[in-house]
Amino acid sequence: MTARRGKLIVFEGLDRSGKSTQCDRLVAHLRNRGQRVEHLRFPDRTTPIGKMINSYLSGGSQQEDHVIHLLFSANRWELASAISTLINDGITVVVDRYYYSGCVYSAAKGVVGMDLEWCRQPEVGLPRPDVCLFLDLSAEEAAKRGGFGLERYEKKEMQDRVRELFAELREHKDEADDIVVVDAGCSVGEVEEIIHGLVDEACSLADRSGLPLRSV
Ligand code: FDM
Ligand code: MG
Repeated sequence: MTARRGKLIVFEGLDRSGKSTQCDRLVAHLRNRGQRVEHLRFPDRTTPIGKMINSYLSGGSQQEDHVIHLLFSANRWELASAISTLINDGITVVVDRYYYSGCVYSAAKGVVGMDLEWCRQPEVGLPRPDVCLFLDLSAEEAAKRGGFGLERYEKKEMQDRVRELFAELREHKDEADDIVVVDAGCSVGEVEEIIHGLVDEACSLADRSGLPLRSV
């Protein structure tokens, strides 16, 4: 029997939709089952590019809109080959935000010419997720969970536009098969149960197909 490759599982959603909680829980669940799992998040604020992004998000520096968009993308590209290696070595990678956030947050700024399609181009070629779990919550509900933080983008109008664009991206011809919407309004435990089912399904589909990791 040939060894199974790892899977690439992505969590997306608005701020406070429960992504980080659910990521932690899924990682623990899969490890309990004896799987080897790596947990990543984007932006990865620890690299030199990630430090520039962190400074921008926290208001410590300014960046031209195209430039910050490309820095977010470069922050994924600097880890792309490491992700592929992990997956080929049989290690599952669970990621808190990925290029979907990259597309919608930049496009939500409304800069002329920076539409979803433009924003998606630098991401083409990245490792493609086996499944993207979109935790769906309205901006109002998200705000009830403790209000927005102080970082750039953590504002009601921006979050509303981001949610609309996530919906648009889900209709994209190359995305429709990968993104699954999860109602994030239920309890943490209920959402977790739903996620376990969806992840099992996506993983067995990948195993049955026997296909290698694909590219965006
Ligand atoms: N964000 C995140 C982007 O604008 N582009 C990206 O490519 C990524 C990955 O950064 F407002 C935004 C989304 C969010 C902010 O994310 C920081 P976290 O998850 O709150 O750290
Ligand atoms: Mg945040």
